[in-house]
Amino acid sequence: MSGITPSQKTLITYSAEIGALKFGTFTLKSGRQSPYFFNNSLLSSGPALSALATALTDTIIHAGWEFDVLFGPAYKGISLAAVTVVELYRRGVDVGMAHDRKEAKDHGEGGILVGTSMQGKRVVLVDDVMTSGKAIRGALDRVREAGGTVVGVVQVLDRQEIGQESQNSTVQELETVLGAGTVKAILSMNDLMGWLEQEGKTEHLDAMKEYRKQYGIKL
Ligand code: OMP
Repeated sequence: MSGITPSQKTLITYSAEIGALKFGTFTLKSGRQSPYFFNNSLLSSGPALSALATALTDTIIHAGWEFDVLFGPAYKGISLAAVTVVELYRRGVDVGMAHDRKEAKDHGEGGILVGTSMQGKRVVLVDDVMTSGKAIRGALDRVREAGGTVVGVVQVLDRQEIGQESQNSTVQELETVLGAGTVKAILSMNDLMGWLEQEGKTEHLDAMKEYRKQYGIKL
């Protein structure tokens, strides 16, 4: 379980230090009661965003997706898409960036979408955390409505939970729709548990194991 890489360890340790990764009792958007919560928006410093951009870009390049636009759903996906598109460009991958708004704008340029057009384009979606997949499904709809085709999804954290439509994992449910190998993350619940194990934080580890029995995927 403790096979985390040095960069994953640095990211998890930093997240715990600044309170982006918390242990306790949290009610999630899906209504699930979780013993931990990952608040990606607190990873907002230059070094933290740079580390996220590097890891997200590594994942995208390793996945080998051919695409035209990186889409970050509002709000948390927006900064992730912006920093990642810059890092991709530094590595020779020139793609556009787009995001949506939570509220449609009825003046100026108007509409719900900002940035590069997704009409007829291959799109990779980037977001913060995946639990039941509801947020990601909403973002997939946005891309489709804009005429784009999603060829990959990359997240900061895959909580490795069951989806909202079956006892299969959220990743499996999404890959049934999008194709095999289309959903990736830079951190997983398993990585967080590996870190807890390394750090000897057994009290939190026990709570995580209990939670995984109820909502986690079978590993
Ligand atoms: P699902 O829509 O159930 O996949 O939940 C994902 C969303 O929940 C994310 O986009 C976050 O806004 C939020 N979330 C976190 O930010 N961190 C967590 O650890 C858990 C959640 C969550 O509510 O499930």
